[in-house]
Amino acid sequence: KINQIRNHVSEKIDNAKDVFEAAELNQKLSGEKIDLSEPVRTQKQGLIHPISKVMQEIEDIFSELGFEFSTGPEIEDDFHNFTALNMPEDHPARQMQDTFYLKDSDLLLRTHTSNTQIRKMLNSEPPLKIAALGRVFRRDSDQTHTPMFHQFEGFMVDENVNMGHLKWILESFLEKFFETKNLELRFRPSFFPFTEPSAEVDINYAIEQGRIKVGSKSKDSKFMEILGCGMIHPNVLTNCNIDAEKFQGFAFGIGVERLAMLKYGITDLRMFFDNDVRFLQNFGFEE
Ligand code: 2NM
Repeated sequence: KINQIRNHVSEKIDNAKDVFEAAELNQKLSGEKIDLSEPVRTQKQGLIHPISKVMQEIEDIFSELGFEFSTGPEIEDDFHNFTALNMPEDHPARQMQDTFYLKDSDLLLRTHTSNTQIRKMLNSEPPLKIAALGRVFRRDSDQTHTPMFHQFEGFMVDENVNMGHLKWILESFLEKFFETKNLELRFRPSFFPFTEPSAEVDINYAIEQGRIKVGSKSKDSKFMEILGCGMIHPNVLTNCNIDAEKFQGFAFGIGVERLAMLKYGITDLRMFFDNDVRFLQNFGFEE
């Protein structure tokens, strides 16, 4: 009799336990429903290197100014890197200490992006408004030089092109890039084999609160060289089968690392290439 009663009570307890367990599971499941309308949690992604960022900014500004972007090979021949650019055989820039030559061949690592312009001029007809951005290589390695760096060059060829156009394009670009209307540009006479006349351009800057400020008009402001430019030498046009009696062009070249250092306050050129993750976290961009 007692056993019968015990079995009866045990059965009741087991049933009640099942009911409670099922209720607990249902409650848990209803709390774990997937809500498809929830916003996605963003994952920590890599950041954009300041050199890439500056190249994007350059592309944006110069596309708006009506320039087409073009590329050329990083491994180049002597003609497209030197000869066509009015650099005779005995020009100092061609000497071994500046250029990486490939063994037993006519090939070298381009020392500037001008090979792009030469190829473009050879393959198409003026009017031309072309920009080139890319890696260049020189046998130079110290605090202020790295054997690979990035260059940005632009040129325009048409009838009646003059240095006034060049000045306006450079001013428009630098004002947009440095986000200031306080720039003062100083054009100093200079020399490049591929331009005549040639100029170097200085911009005003000052150190304000320990940080470089481009476009400063404070009483301590100074001038610093930022780029080279000029009117394309008639020999260069002729080398590219362009009638130098009918057409003129301007051209300019700027170091991308230099632009990035000035805009973002990076003090050591070599930091760009160390790939130290702490540098990338400090100076990287989300987009
Ligand atoms: C510079 C300075 C001056 C330049 C010239 C040319 C070409 F191919 F059109 F002749 N491209 N880039 C040039 C002119 C580059 O860099 C400091």
